[in-house]
Amino acid sequence: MKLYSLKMRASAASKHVSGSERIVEAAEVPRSTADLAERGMSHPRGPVDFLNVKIERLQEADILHLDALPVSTVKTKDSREGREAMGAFLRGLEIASPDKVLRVLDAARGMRGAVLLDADTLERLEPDHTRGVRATCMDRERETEEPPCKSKNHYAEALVLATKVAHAPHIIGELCISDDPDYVTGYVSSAAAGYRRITCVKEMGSEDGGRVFLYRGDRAGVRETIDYLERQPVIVSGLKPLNAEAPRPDKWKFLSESLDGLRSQGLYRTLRRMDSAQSAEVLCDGRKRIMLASNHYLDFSSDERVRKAAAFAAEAFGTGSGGSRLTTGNGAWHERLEKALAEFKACESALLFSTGYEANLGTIAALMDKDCVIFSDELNHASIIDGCRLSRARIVVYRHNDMEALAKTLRRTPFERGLIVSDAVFSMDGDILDLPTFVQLSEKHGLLSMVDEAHSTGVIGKNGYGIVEHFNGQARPDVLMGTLSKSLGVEGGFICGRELLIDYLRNKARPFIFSTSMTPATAASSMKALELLRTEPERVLALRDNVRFFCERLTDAGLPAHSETAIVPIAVGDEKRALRVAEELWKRGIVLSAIRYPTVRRGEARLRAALMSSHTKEQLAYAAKTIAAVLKAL
Ligand code: WAQ
Ligand code: MG
Repeated sequence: MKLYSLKMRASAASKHVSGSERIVEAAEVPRSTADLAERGMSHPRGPVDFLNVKIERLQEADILHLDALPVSTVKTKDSREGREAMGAFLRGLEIASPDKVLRVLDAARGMRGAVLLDADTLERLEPDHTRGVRATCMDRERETEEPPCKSKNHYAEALVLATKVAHAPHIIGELCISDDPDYVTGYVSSAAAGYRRITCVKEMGSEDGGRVFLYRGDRAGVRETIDYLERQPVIVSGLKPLNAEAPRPDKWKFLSESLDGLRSQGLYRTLRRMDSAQSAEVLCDGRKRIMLASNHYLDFSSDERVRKAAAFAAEAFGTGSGGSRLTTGNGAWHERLEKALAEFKACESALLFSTGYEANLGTIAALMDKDCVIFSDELNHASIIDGCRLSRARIVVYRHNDMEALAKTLRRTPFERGLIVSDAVFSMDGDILDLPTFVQLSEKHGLLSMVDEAHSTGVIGKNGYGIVEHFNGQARPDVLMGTLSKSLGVEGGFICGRELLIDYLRNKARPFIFSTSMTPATAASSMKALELLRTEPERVLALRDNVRFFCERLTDAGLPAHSETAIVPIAVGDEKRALRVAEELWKRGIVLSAIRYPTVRRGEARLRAALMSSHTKEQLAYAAKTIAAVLKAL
């Protein structure tokens, strides 16, 4: 193997600009020469007048092969701590006056080489005090395939130098501060202590920098030391990349830590399996239980005609839709359902989404952008919140269903374009939006208005048509969002509004564009449920009667309750107590959810009873009595 030493030096106006060196195989000489020249020419210290690359053949037998010093790191937060670390190192070398050595290091600023300092007498031993003594003719073991590196790797170059210097005759240690103003990590090194990086040894931006080689022994040895430093070819092997120094942290740890955190706050969630159709009574964990937590307020999911519609559509059209609506996934069922929904909500047009979450997310994100403002009720559903965030609009949260607060906020907030968005029936408390004022405010300020009818469709309004009917058609928001998964008993979401809006969303709402459309069975069964809602309004009336009855029983049992919707909230407060109560009710055959942060505010945990049109009065009376008893006991 033929090895060559390459040394580059660049200067401008006779002043040193940069220098670098390599030891490479013959075949690598041309490429390395070019690399070094490029490095010299592109130094941040500016244009170069003179550049020299010296190429010298080395004899393999002369080369000293050394293992890189072991590396450790001392973390220091400022230069004062850095100097303390250097002082500690010097005391370890049994140097009488560490402070004086550090002052020599400070004074080395501007030198090209190092101070060769007698560790005990503090006499400077280098022949040229201005230039200093330079360690040269060294490199790390290079892999032939290694890509060229045009910028300086401070760590690797310093470790090679320190390894060579630590093995020099009569040298007991070294101190180094980089002269690069933006490189504040320095080091101390010796054969015994290894290479000890010190993360901060000077202030950012400082031009300070220098090296001190510490000599201990007879003056007669100085010549030998300098010869070794300047001429002995050294190749250093076993350099470890910096990040391999510390063992890598467990990449999964943050998951278990996060879950442990949830557990300790009573916020950890698990799944509960239902073994029958979702109806007033369900089979789970081997026993029948009263279902007081389902969103299927009108119990359409178990209705035979709705199930048959799903079965028929699956038989006739297959199980999947094959693509997004904009590719191959648009079927007759989708178009028919959209038409029926638009008619049901008395709007020009409608658009289906695969879930209610996607309908909110996709619509808000498509309508708003970073130059807009969105006014959002503090208790809005997560899908609304996420849509607002995704839009990157400015979000102004107003007090729950407080139209005065909203009016004030609107007056105070300047905007060019924006949206007010709210649940129609709030999913956790079951209270109803003041739609007329809401719409009036949006009109007054030129904002788009959007209302989420997830929990109002099939529930409020004389015939269960939702919030517009509830307020006798006095007011109508610009964007009506609804779901097929609550009272309609299937799954999916939709948007109703003017054709212009729907046309826009078809082209812009990303969940609509990029999700496979709902299955034929989903669309057909939703269609059937919608038809039944309209032809059998007695379900809506039965639900309303059940809510009234249940609230009366609760009130009788000492828990004053009232609701105009299918949702009856029962306040508990503490998260863990809410969980214990729900757990106890479960044991007594009642399925009911404990609603906790982040769904509601911290410390405002509650039980949320959701009623169905098909609950019997016996079931509801038992449930009310049991809930009151358990709350009293726990
Ligand atoms: N021989 C002797 N002294 C030298 C040499 C050399 N070959 N090269 C530079 N010096 C002296 C000179 O006085 C400089 O001003 C001073 O050392 C600092 O040189 O693990 O970049 O090249 O991340 O600026 C430490 C890396 C980097 C710590 C040190 O030194 C780490 C550095 P610089
Ligand atoms: Mg430098």
